[in-house]
Amino acid sequence: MGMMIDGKWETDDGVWASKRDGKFHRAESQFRCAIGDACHPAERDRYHLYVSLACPWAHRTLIMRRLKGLESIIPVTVVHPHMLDHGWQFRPEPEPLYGFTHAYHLYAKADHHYTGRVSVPIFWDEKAQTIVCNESAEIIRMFNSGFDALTGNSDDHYPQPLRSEIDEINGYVYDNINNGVYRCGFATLQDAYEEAFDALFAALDAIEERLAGRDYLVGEQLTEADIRLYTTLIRFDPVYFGHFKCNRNRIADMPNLWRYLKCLYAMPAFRDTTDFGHIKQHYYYSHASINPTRIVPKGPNIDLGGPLS
Ligand SMILES: N[C@@H](CCC(=O)N[C@@H](CS)C(=O)NCC(=O)O)C(=O)O
Repeated sequence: MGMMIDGKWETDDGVWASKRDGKFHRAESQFRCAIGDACHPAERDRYHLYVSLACPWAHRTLIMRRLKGLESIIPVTVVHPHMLDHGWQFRPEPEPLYGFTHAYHLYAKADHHYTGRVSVPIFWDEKAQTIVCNESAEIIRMFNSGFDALTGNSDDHYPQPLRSEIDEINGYVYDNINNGVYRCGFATLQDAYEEAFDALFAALDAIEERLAGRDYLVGEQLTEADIRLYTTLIRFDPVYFGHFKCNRNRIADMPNLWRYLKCLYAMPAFRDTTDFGHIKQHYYYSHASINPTRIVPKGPNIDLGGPLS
């Protein structure tokens, strides 16, 4: 994972993020505008989304884009799964707007003085030639309602009456599960790893209990809370269990979570945006500090009730 520091590239966020206390610290996203702001009106033929199919944060945006029928309004470019010394790359083809070969070129175009992390997703405004936003939690809210007038799709995955409950569960799931798996995987001290591991599995136990007899995390409908949990759960057994040492048990061993995961995977917006090839290639090949041989495991065989892509 790349970051420009003093003109030098630092890679693999675990290595440098963990120097201080052995714990993984995630940096804040720095482009935080929104659709509907004076400078970024909802329009056709104007916006572009850059994602990695491996990345759980970018995956949120792909699911919401699909659920909201935004495919024809917001084209997508996918980075190569291997994130190496110069960060995310557009390979074998450069990206279509400027012919750039690396994601850092987009950040540099948006801000010549940018020194932060070069992360995906990147929601790009072609007209303003800048990044609207690089924070997935905010991009999915824009997709949820920002383009409704153009698509006619008013499905609401962040409905007003459920917002406080969604926000609450999002915070808990983010700290302990979405980011929790990274805190396990990138810990560099035993205590930091064990603390993250215990918090992760306590949270999975709590969600397992919460899902008893229900199909969704909040209310009786699909909300962004489900999208945000899904992208971690679907990566858990093939990657986080082994690569990030989140190995008390698999999701397949937790009946309610497993049923829930399979139900979500059965929906095209989830299944068709899930690419196990990119997911496994990215994590095992890119994190040299965790897997220096870069061997990508062949297994495990996972039966989610549908074809694995
Ligand atoms: N808070 C951001 C996090 C995005 C993020 O960390 N993406 C990872 C890929 S999974 C990335 O691009 N990392 C590169 C880096 O941080 O150098 C979001 O949710 O959009």
